[in-house]
Amino acid sequence: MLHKLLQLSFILGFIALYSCSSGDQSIKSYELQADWTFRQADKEEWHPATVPGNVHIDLEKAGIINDPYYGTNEDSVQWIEHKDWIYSGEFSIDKETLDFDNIELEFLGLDTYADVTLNGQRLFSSDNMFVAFSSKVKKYLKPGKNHLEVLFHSPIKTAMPLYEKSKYTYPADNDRSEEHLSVYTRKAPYHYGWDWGPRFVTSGIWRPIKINAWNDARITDVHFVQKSLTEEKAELSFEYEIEATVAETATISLSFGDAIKTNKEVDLKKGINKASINITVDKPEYWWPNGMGEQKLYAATSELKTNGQLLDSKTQKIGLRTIEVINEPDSLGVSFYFKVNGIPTFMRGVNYIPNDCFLGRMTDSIYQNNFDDLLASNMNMLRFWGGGVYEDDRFFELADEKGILLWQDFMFACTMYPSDDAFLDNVAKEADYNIKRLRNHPSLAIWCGNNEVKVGWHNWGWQDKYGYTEDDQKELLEGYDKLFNKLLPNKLKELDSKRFYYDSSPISNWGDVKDMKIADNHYWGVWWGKHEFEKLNEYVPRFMSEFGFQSFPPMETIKEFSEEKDWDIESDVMKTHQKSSIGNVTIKEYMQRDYKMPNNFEDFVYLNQIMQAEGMRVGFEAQRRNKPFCMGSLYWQLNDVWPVVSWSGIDYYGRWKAMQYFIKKAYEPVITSAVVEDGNLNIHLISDKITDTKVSSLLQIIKLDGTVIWEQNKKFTLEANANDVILDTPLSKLIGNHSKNKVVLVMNTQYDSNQTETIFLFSKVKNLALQNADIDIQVKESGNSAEVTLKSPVFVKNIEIIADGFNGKWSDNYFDMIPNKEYKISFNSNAPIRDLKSKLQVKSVINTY
Ligand code: BMA
Repeated sequence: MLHKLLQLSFILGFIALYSCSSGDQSIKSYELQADWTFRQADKEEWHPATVPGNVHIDLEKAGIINDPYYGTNEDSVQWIEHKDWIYSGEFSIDKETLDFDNIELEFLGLDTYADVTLNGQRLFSSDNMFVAFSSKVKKYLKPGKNHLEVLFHSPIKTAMPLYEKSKYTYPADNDRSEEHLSVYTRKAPYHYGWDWGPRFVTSGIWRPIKINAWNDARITDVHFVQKSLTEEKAELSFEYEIEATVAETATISLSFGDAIKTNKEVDLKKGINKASINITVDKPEYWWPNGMGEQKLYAATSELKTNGQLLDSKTQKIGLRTIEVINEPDSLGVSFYFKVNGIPTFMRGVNYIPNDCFLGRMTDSIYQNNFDDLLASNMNMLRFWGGGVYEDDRFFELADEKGILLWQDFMFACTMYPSDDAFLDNVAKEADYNIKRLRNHPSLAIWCGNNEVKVGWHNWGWQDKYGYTEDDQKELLEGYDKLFNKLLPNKLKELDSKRFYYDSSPISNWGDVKDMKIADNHYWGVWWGKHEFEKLNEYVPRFMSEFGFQSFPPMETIKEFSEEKDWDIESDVMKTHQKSSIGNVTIKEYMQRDYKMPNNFEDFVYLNQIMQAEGMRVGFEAQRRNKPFCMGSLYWQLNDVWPVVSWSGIDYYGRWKAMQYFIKKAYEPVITSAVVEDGNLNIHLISDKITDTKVSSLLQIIKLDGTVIWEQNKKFTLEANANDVILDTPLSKLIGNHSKNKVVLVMNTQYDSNQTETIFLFSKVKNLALQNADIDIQVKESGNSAEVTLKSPVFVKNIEIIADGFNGKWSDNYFDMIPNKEYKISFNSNAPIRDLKSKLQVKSVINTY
């Protein structure tokens, strides 16, 4: 008995002691706030610093450099990449946190080669911008002030010995230095320069630092696996990774949506533990991409408890859907399309590059703006191109909420890469970290190994340009194989086996129209190949994962980085902000083909934007007219990293170029699109909707004064996912002996509550018999918005309306106006609008003559 009592008291004592040591708090996790300063490692003077941030931003704030985006300043800040930088942070830590048994500092992003010390104790060295590094620091922390120091080694100096040891130079043509060091460092490739980006090889603590404090055990990962999904039920599994510092019995409780709550007991041992919970959801609600249905997200909360005490809790938003990529030989060639919840889905989307050269300044509102733009442009897919970064968690959350499917390249682009063990180990860590971080998002649709490495190797002449011997070539190809055909797919097999992976986008090259039958393509015949825009009607691939054309940004943006004296496409400033090797020459060449050359810079900028918009529209519509042969249209590129001439639709400051307004229309769920083929006018009605739609279309051919010379009214039900030819008639029959430069086709289509107007020309713009227009403009102001009504007695080509000095957005712009029709557009600002009419600047093509 005594023995039993002793045993009991020992157990009670143990429990008391134990619960005392474990405390009564669950995990605490928060962003570290510190007072940061920085200095150049070989100088004494400290300056205030911002974390998250980058050394370029801090140098600018300290007045040591001028705004790197202004004028030709890029040149004068190149010294920064050769220096080492020290960041020093002072912080206090509260008693509550210090009382935890385990305290970790987690660095979500260090760019790139950093040595980190805390109170003089070395924690770790980092060598990959794309992974988080963490360190257990309880033993080094103290009450009162603590001191964190991060020494960044120059990425150039660090990689140089690797370059010097290498037998050859890697073909990273976008890396704007002779040595092409970017390939050795796991850092955003575009930092080294790109054909739309400056070279700022920056350093810094680019993502937040977190403090994680916990007792006994914590959940380090929850992997959500959708085992099966039907309308009746979803079978799901939650796979846990739990880190324990004490061996004990714990309970994991999972609640899923409102209806499911379940528990599981687990015997934790010290170290990493695995456990899983399976659940079945009856009559699950599906998650759909934008335009196909709701984005149903179930909240899944996992709690870890011991003795009824909560140790850790994680909530995730789970979307249930199936996504298949159908990439297989078929009667037409090799398919490449996405089936979402069983429905073949045409992807209307875009390629995305990071929002800035200095990613430390990303904010939630910048990401929100990205998504506002994507939704306003009727998109359902975004491709993270491989020369940037793996985006922030917030970006993925927004994609889940808004229904934007994501195409994730691994961060490799346009060059071969090293494949030694150290490099591959580093990439393996990067893959582990990012696959685990991103795999639970319903929006994540596809993984791709790299951008254009394979197509580059086979078509861009690297072998000759870099003088690779046969042995070099063999070695480089074996390296490719190790990285993209083994390491990455094996990691995915282990960590995210259900998602589609392929090694390199595109699968086929653009040189030969026959190759368009083979899977995805980056068609660069327009731009790089100088093909006419009309070739976009011919070069239609099974999936267009890139195509594009450059334009200057709007004048308001040009004014942000230049003075009036620089407004010449040959000026140093403009050339600094044009990074394509064939940039301005190509823009001019295309302009000469389709437009009368303007004689001032502002008109050049305007016409360049119109040209980009009209030219790309040919492609958007051709790709949609060829559904289901072609099942996706992702143009190059959504955004910019700085103010620059580029292929983007939206510039660095978020301003829409003319093209973005055209995209919005070309990506509507239902469009009317015309083309003249072999003398026949073909008009298609295309629907990406998953339900049938009542449509009424008024087709008219009018003279430029508005006289109707032919018309047809069509009313019918357009089936779901249809592509119907509603007219196929010799053009000569319709226009008789009217000359092609004096008439236009106007297609007014009504579906649901939408009304669209699409205008199609039968001649080049430069041949169109445009007349000067006396445009009537009425403005109604109300608070922060205004309604502008425009009317012209004659046909107007591409009206541009600028609200000089106002910050706001137009509902439409750069559209054509048919005679005597009222066009109502709205302008929304974040401040009250007064006296807008006197500030309106209006221009159309005729004004550039
Ligand atoms: C594509 C991209 C980028 C590049 C663009 C324009 O192929 O993948 O590498 O910026 O072309 O040249």
